[in-house]
Amino acid sequence: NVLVEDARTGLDVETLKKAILNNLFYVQGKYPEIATRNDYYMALAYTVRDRLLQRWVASVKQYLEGKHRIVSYLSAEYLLGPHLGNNLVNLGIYKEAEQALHEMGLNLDWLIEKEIEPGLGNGGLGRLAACYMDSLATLEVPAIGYGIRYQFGIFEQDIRDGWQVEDTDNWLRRGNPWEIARREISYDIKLGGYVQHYMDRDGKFRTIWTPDLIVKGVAYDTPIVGYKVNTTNTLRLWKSEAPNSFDFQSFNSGDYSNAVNQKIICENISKVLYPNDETRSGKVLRLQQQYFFVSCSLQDMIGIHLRQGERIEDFQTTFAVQLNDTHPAVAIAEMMRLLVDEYDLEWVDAWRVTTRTFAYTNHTLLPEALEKWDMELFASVLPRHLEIIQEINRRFLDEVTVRVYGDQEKISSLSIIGEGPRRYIKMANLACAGSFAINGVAALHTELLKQTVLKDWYALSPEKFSNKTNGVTPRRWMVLSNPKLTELISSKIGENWIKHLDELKNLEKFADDPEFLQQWMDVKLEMKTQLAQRIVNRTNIKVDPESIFDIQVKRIHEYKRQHLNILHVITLYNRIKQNPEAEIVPRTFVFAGKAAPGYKQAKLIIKLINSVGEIVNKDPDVKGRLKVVFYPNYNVTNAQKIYPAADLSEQISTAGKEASGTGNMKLSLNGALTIGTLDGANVEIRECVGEENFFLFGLTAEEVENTKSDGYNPFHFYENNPNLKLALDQISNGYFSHLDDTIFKDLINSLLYDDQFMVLADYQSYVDCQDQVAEAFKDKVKWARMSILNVARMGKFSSDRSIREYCDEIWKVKSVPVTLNG
Ligand code: 26W
Repeated sequence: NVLVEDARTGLDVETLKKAILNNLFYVQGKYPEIATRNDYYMALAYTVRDRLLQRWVASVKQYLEGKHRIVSYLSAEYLLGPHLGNNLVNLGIYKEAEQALHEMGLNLDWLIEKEIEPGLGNGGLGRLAACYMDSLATLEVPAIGYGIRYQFGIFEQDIRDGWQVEDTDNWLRRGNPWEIARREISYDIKLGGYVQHYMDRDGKFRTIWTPDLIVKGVAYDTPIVGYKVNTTNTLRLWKSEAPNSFDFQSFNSGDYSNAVNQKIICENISKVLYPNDETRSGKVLRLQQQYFFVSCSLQDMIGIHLRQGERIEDFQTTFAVQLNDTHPAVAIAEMMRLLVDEYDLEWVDAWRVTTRTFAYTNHTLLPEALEKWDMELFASVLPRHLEIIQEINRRFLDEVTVRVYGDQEKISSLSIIGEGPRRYIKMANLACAGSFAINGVAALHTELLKQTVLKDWYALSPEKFSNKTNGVTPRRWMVLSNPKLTELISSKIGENWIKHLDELKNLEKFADDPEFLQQWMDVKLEMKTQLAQRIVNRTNIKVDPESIFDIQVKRIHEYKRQHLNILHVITLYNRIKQNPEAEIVPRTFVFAGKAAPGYKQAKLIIKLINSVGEIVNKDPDVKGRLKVVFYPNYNVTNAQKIYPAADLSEQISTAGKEASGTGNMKLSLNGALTIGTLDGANVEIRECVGEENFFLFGLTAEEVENTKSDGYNPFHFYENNPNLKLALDQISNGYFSHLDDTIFKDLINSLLYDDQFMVLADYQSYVDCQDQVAEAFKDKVKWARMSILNVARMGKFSSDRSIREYCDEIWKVKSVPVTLNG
């Protein structure tokens, strides 16, 4: 039995000090006089990891002892953010670690900032997976997250001459103390080749898939500890390697360089994250990645299930498998292959197991983001899976034909295989056909799914559909990132809100308390001052902490309309130029976000923001009243510093385009008021915080569709709105680009003659609404009151609430508290 003061498990300051020095010596091989900052970071990380391991082992043991249904979350992306601070928060030893280091003459923040974050995701979808892992553990639900251990995560962004420049994200360069390589847990994955069918001696049909490549997937496990509970779940990420035995043939025949090439091809599969957000790329390697991690994960789950002494036919009693978008949807075909080809189940029995196992979450309505695979390409990577999908489709369409009474249009819309000049596979249809539950990520999004992209699926099986509005974890997005506000809130209502976010409601009664209002404003100002310091360090732009911090941070995309925001900046600038004495409430516009490297228009928007900033920031007439900042390399680390400093949250997507948004929730939880359209979760945020605390503008989703079908003419808005015309003319004439009238041509043309995302249609409504924002900000106390009420009413948007709904309504899983007994 382990003693409480054990150097590997003790949680008090003295033990932590001892443990850090111990790890400094025995892990890093250093003593204090020669230790570097990274040595100390590693020593502390291993100290924290030891404490995690105790809980991790206890959790695994507990799960294997009883019969519990386990949640299996399949996601191609996990945007975890740095581990150290979060693990200290969840273990409940942040203060103790701070004190221990202080007594050693060290500073915790300084070590926390040393960590390179694992950026294994693009944006919202990957970050959601990370919040959900936190909530699953906090709610003590047995869960495994499966994904890919990319060697290179999302690229690092630098800004040069106003343009985005990408650099590789070598996040593993200093090692990773948060993972354990489990070399013994590995699976062989076949790719390519051909399929043969024959009848065996017993008259049974058999299938042999002869691949032209086999790769090995090795498990790398990261512990995910819940907040102040023992439950520590596993995030299992697969790394691709060459199989142990495989290079012998070429090697023995003397073809050494071919052997090395083959090894490189194998390692390539988990090499790099595709940096696309909401756009398909249809690349062989991406399909290989998807199949690789899905097959490793299913083989792993089947192994766990069978080792429990269970029958393969009962797989769904051990696992509920959630598909995070269609990226892992090939799992449905792979499950059928494993059951039919490897475990000898009859087709109908295999299909019963499969369709009781999977559930599918859709994250986008944008048609260009719906995954489709060219059938020939698909066959070249997964020949057996193509056959299986065709068989699934054949049986499915047989059923459907009767149900829709031969309606050809419905049949072809429901078909998993699309016809045209080239045939293709529709992954969303495969996901729907093979899942027992389908959900959207905000109320409006789910409604639109039912009415548009998944309309025929909804008509076919309405009982499968439900909404699960996204949420965010208050541990990372408040306790860790905004400790001052956390402390202020807890001083009034206790700490229960951290696990039961609804309790923020209790803040409402302090919204008129002058002392509390003052403290609230003090914290916000302090966070703004800190961000101002980071901004000047990173960009050399000096900003005024007293100004409105007007913040739009998210991936750069036309539908998110960063260019609408910049049109407002230009409009304010022109007011000043036309009347230097005009009353302008000082504002700092902060933009941050990455553009997909191949997305021209998005990259041009970044250049535009920087170009406008260059002119506005240094124009003496502006007298520092407007500042435009593009904060480079938006990631979880930077987000944690930005959210607490926000006054105004920009959620200005074209209505009907943002599935949910989650940055909207994080900003609002940190006391920012929202200016936004009725899109995604904005609708629900506004319902909760009250319309009087929300700055609403723009067309509704319905109006957007109607305007389009009536023949939308953006040029009309340009001609009839002098301020809009002036702003657009300035951009195209080169006012912001040293008289270069060519760079922004594509952007302007697309706005004037196409404007898919209704920027011009919403411009005036947006500017008017921003004028109300400025007016409201003049009364600092009133603003602070709105901010408090806003936070008090954000309880719904905890990922704990989302996960509880998934557990109760989709997965049917219960919590399994974990106890520590040595
Ligand atoms: C390369 C293809 C591709 C296509 C779509 C890659 C990644 C995607 C994701 C589905 C994009 C994404 O992150 N969607 C966001 O998901 C969030 C979590 O549900 C939502 O809050 C955002 O509104 C949605 O854009």
